[in-house]
Amino acid sequence: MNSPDPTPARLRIVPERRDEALIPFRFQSGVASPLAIDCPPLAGPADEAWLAGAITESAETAGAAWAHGEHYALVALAVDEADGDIESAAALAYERLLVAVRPSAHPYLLRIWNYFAAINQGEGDDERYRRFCVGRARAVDGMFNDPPPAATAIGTVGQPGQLKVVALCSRAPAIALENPRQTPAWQYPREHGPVSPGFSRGAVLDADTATPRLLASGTASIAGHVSLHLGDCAEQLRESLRNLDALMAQATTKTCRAFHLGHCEALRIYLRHPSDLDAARAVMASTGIPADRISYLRGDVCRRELDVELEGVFAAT
Ligand code: 3EB
Repeated sequence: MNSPDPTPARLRIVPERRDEALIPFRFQSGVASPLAIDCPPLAGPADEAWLAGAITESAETAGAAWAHGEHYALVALAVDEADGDIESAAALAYERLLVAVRPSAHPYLLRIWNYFAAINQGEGDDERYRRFCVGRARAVDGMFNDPPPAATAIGTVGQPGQLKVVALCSRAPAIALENPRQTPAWQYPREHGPVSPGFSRGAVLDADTATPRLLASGTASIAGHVSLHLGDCAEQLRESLRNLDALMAQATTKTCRAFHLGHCEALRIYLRHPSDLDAARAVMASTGIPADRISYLRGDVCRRELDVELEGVFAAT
């Protein structure tokens, strides 16, 4: 017989709209809120509520949202691109983010999502994703890279115009993870851009509680630093799942808690081509991840040669 859980998780994610959420994500394009992700849902839930207990303060405008709870805080920003200058927009967004976060009661950045349109536009070092990385690197402080947050950077639908940055912040640091199958992003060789992207492969939160959570960064079909299975979305997704498995094994080693795909609270699968939806669903059917926790979203991977990326949250067992 199970007794009721005496200590509810500090962080819990449900595939629903919840007014009391710290981060009420909604997958919907064309909405000004920085929490409306401009990646139209292809299948699965269009809402993803991050619950973190009572919210003590919150506010939302068209250009920013923030909320504070006891252990966690949200800061979300939408920054206009002046003349399509994504590098300057990224620098401005990250400057604002650090100004808001560092002097606060929740100074640690654990998880960041970055969304902007036409992410693969431009050639070589002029590609908009690479310019975004340059702007981000220019604005961040030393604490940001020691270790960097788990992150996602995805291209949205529509025309260039706005960068949205959503950050989960905390009172205490998390355990940052790297993936032994993948080169740390901050050590990528020069061929991937003028500055290495600043993110960790994952983060374990609340490792000292009964209810740890593993937050996996945007994970793609990359081994070492090389993109694999070009032109084959299903095989790219299988490779991404192998990376996710390796990340969970790493989390298990580092925390002495077990993490499994089947204990997924929320998964986002970004597809460049909506026509890959059926193939993606067929691959996911054999993973043990509950289908009602998977949102399939239209989104562009920051590497132009890749067609799928996933990210998610997993509870320890
Ligand atoms: C990769 O592994 C894929 O620039 O913040 C994934 C997650 C990726 C985050 C970022 C980029 C970022 O290199 C790209």
